[in-house]
Amino acid sequence: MSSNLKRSALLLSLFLVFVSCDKKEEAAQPNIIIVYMDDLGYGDVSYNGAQKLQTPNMDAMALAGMRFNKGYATSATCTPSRYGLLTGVYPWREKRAKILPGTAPLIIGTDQMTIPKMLKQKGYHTAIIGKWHLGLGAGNVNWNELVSPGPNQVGFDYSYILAATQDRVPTVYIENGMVVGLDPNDPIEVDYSKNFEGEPTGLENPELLTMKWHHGHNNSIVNGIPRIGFMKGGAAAKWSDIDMADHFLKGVKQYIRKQKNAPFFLYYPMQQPHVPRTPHPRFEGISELGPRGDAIVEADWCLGELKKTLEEEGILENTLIIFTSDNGPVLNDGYYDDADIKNGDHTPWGSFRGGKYSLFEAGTRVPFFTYWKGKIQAGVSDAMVCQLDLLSSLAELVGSDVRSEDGLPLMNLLMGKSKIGRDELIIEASTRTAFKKGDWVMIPPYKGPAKNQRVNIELGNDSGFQLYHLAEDIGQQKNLSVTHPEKLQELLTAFEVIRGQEYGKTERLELK
Ligand code: NG6
Ligand code: CA
Repeated sequence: MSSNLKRSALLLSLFLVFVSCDKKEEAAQPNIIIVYMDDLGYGDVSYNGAQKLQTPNMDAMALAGMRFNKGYATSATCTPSRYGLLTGVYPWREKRAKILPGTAPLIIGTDQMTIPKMLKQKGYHTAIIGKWHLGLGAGNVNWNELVSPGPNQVGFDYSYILAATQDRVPTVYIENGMVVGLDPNDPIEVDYSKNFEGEPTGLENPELLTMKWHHGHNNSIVNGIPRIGFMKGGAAAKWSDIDMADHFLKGVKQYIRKQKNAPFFLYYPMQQPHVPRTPHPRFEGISELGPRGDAIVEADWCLGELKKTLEEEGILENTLIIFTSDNGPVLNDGYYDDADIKNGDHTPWGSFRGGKYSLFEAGTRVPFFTYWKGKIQAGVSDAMVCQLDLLSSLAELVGSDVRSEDGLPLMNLLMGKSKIGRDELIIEASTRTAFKKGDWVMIPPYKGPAKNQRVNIELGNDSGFQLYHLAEDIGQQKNLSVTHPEKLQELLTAFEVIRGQEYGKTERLELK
């Protein structure tokens, strides 16, 4: 080999070493944990101004990480938000993405891209421990056999879930498709249309109830709590409501300890403070806001325990945590649990109008922060970001080319390295949609009541267009649609480019 050739070979190999180091540097493989709250409002955390309610663990992580003032769920209810979060696809594109009964089939296609699937492709071990609510099986599920397809078929290596909601049957945990602790001699049957003969219900047997129903929630009784839907059998497998948070947390801790040596993705959707609010007795009375506040304090404690576990295992510095909530807050969501009576001057909705189920701001603007010790500097951002963006953003982080249909790759924003977020976003509430662009929000006309009286929340329905300038009117009190026709037209045109023109025809009120 001539000396020239030798030199070239040396340079080439140096270049290759350089390139491969560079690649390694680019494609980080931290552990990733998404902590997803259920019905936690923007104003329910003390770092966003709550005073009566203290959330020290959420505060500590939010203040040490990147806080997003304009962090959004895609939807003002659970199932569609979870769909948007995991797939990066707007939930209104999937007609079945609405609050699902416990018997609904899986609504994420097994061929669809999801956050865990993308991360699996990059070598991650993936798990969900907590609330699912995206349907299970393909219709007519037999709960006594393997329940499939479910989380394990859309990207999760391990799943330990509650199927739908805490107020819906079946009230059992399901691990990798199998009901936990099921006695084969006491098979489970579930039906949402009719009761099983001889089984007590909330409606007919008020004497058996330890928690009273306010609206809905008067079917099968489990642990003295009347639920939505009818269930028979499975006595040994039924969960204990007051232990639910501890139970999921125990699973989370075990999972982290087991997986700590290789990159993992953990989706930890807690059930608090969704109804029925059943904080463990050791949290009772702490918040002075009744069980809803106590359940939030309990969730805050769980988050603290999660962080402590990562610290103990020496992996806190190698773990990105994303914390947010599936939709805005509601006080009375169907049980007499004093949430409204004891609320006092606490504002779960912050300064925003509306709440859960609402197209107004409080329906979808939720607590949202990222935390990564040593990697994310403390900061606060006014850029708009949506849970829809997490799939593409995490793909960016781990060096994957995957991009979701509707999400944006905003990893630099999430890391606090950029101030640029999204300019436009379609938000959704019970299949009605509205459009945000910059500081403006436009709500098309929708039939239906202005307010849901039972939950005491304004839904955003009006016979005419609504247009609000949030920069000057955070509480959405001044409808500018008549005085700003050009702005209205601008938003409507941009909205229809994404949404099409079908939005006016799908309005309906999902609440029963
Ligand atoms: C509603 C329930 C409500 C809650 C909600 C789902 C009634 C009257 N109301 O239909 O209590 O379960 O569904 O909440 O049944 S979510 O956060 O999972 O979307
Ligand atoms: Ca929810």
